[in-house]
Amino acid sequence: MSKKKITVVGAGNVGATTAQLLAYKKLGHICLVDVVEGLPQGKALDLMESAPLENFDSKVVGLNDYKETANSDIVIITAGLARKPGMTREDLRDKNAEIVKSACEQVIKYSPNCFMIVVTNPLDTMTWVAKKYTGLSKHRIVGMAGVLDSTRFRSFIAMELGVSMEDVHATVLGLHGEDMVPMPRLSSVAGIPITELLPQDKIDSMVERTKNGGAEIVQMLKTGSAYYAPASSVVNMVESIVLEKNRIVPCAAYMEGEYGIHGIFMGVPVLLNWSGVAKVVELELKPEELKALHSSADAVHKSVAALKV
Ligand code: TXD
Repeated sequence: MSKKKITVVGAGNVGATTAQLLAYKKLGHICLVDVVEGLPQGKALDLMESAPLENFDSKVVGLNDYKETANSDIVIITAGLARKPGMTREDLRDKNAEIVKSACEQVIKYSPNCFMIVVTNPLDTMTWVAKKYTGLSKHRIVGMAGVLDSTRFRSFIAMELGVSMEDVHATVLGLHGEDMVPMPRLSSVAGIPITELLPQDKIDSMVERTKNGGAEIVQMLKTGSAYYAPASSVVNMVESIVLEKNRIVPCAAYMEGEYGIHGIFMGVPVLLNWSGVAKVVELELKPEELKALHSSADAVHKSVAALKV
């Protein structure tokens, strides 16, 4: 098993499920941190008690402060409020910015060399807040959204065509919200573009469903938002880093001119490995795709400009 140390901040639905998958996949020792006393300790102990059956030797500890998280290799930020029906991700901005700021100030004191994955919404803005309050370089911090948005798109394509999920690839760029940019042209089944397999109206409706994928689940759950696919998405990224896979995955990376975007985090294909964000991959986009990406970027710029922290 990997001896990496992984801290998950926030022991709620996404954080606890992430910790569970990290342990089951033997990706490292885990610190689970939350402000609620007893919550991370209880979940960590419960997870440890599953170890004899799930056959893992990772240590999982629950904490209310950060001292024991010292020298974490990877830190995952899931702390914050989740959406309820009728709310947009942007409605969470001010409260979650305070939470992410305070968590990051603590994290970085003890793990100045960590690689950070931000999950809290509104994702692209919270990753910007986390960069500001950790001072991490653009290679050491990334936001998780594109993997989730594209796994949603992949699952819709596989269900529609009745083919194995394994054979379906999909790309989604842009921000994590209604202005995201699913890319049917770059989505395929066993290498065949979906534009050759499905009529345009079917593709359009799957694109819309992907954009509203989070809201669809919030509407059903009523008390919170999705967490199984989000946690799997985070762990997929951790695997790419810990196992040094050099995968190219869509994530929110800090832009310094790529695609003509500056100074914000934006969902783009990223080469992810042990060095972190090794590279932003610049695709040749069609004019209408670039326009959609830029309007996504405008929305993130507005959100960042409205921050109070
Ligand atoms: O694609 C994506 N990036 C996302 C993002 C997919 C799913 C969920 N997404 C967002 O993650 C969601 O909108 C929320 O902003 C976060 C966490 O969602 P989750 O569903 O896990 O929310 P919960 O179950 O309410 O858990 C949040 C926990 C809860 O236990 C709080 O006590 C804790 O965060 N919390 C804190 N922990 C540490 N430190 C501080 N300051 C803190 N404040 C709250």
